[in-house]
Amino acid sequence: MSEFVLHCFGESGNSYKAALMLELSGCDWEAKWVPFFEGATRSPEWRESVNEMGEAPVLEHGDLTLTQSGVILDYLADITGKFGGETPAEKREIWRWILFDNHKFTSYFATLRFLVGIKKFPENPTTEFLRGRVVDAYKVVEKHLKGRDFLVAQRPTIADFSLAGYVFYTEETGLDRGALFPAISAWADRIASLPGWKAPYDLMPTKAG
Ligand SMILES: N[C@@H](CCC(=O)N[C@@H](CS)C(=O)NCC(=O)O)C(=O)O
Repeated sequence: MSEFVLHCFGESGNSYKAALMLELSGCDWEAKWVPFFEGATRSPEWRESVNEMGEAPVLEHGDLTLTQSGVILDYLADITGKFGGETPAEKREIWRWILFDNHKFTSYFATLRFLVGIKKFPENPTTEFLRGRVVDAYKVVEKHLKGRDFLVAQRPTIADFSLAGYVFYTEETGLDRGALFPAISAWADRIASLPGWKAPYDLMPTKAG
């Protein structure tokens, strides 16, 4: 068995944040597929034995089981010595962006993508509302990234991997990111150019394999 086991599934951008960190840090890791669309994370057994919060990702490392991608990223940065903050101020700044990501940048986009891009729901007041919230959150990140290569430092950190969780998925969400958010698109390209980078479906399994 590998040193790290990541419970994940290919469609999960939250899982991708951890998978990308494991891969770019050169960790010995393996993916354990979570049958999310079959309802696995809602079953009492899964919640009892894997994650009481009913979410992927989950990281196993020896006797330790961790959930919440931000905590997983922070843990991996600590034990690998890679992609973390080098000063207390940088560490705080990393957490500031991870919290913004979890509350707004990822969560509104992931919900919009789930409804429109995966479930193919027709437009309705909820999708319109979510798209508005996505645009607001993306504007914040777009402004911050203008004139910078990465979010926190002159190098990539786990803050970048957190916000990058969903930017490589290509399902249609009714947002032309390239046109609306060129700084975010350029930043995504920089992340995709990092040595060892892989796209979500090349790192994590789906039902199809
Ligand atoms: N804040 C959590 C979010 C995790 C999350 O929402 N994961 C999704 C899959 S991408 C999930 O398992 N959702 C199940 C649900 O909301 O019921 C993290 O960053 O790990």
